[in-house]
Amino acid sequence: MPLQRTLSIIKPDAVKKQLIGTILQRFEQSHFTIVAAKMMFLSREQAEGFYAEHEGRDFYEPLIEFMTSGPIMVQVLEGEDVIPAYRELIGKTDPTQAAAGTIRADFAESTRYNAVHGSDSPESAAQEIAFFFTDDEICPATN
Ligand code: RTP
Ligand code: MG
Repeated sequence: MPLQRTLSIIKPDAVKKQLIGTILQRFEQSHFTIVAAKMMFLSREQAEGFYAEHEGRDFYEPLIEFMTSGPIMVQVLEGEDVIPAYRELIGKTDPTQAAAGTIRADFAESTRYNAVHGSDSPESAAQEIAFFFTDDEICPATN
């Protein structure tokens, strides 16, 4: 199994509900190592840049509004096969379709207000990590 890094976001809905600790605990219980983390308030330009792949879709504008509606917490997580393992842990985009026990099944309100984001491929992980973090902000895992 390859050691991977993924970009994780705890979105404004989950931050507002004071779920940061609960969600980070699930990552650690899944043996993902937090190698970088910070609180941020995304500007419109940053949100548009991050979600550029969705420009033109009907949910794009409300998504930008949502992601700039309050602070987020971004992290880099490291672990064996962490990119697919993280997607499995959070569940499907629509929480009504998300498997029981997943983060979205437990904490998402809707397909839009769905608590978390995780990179969906090694290519997007590399791009998304570089979007938020410089190399010297990422601490090598010690375990
Ligand atoms: P994410 O990128 O945030 O990890 O989520 P995802 O891959 O599961 O979903 P994606 O299709 O990439 O959509 C990005 C985010 O846009 C919002 N969305 N709203 N129909 C809607 O109202 C709708 N569809 C998507 C969600 O916040 C979704 O996570
Ligand atoms: Mg996505």
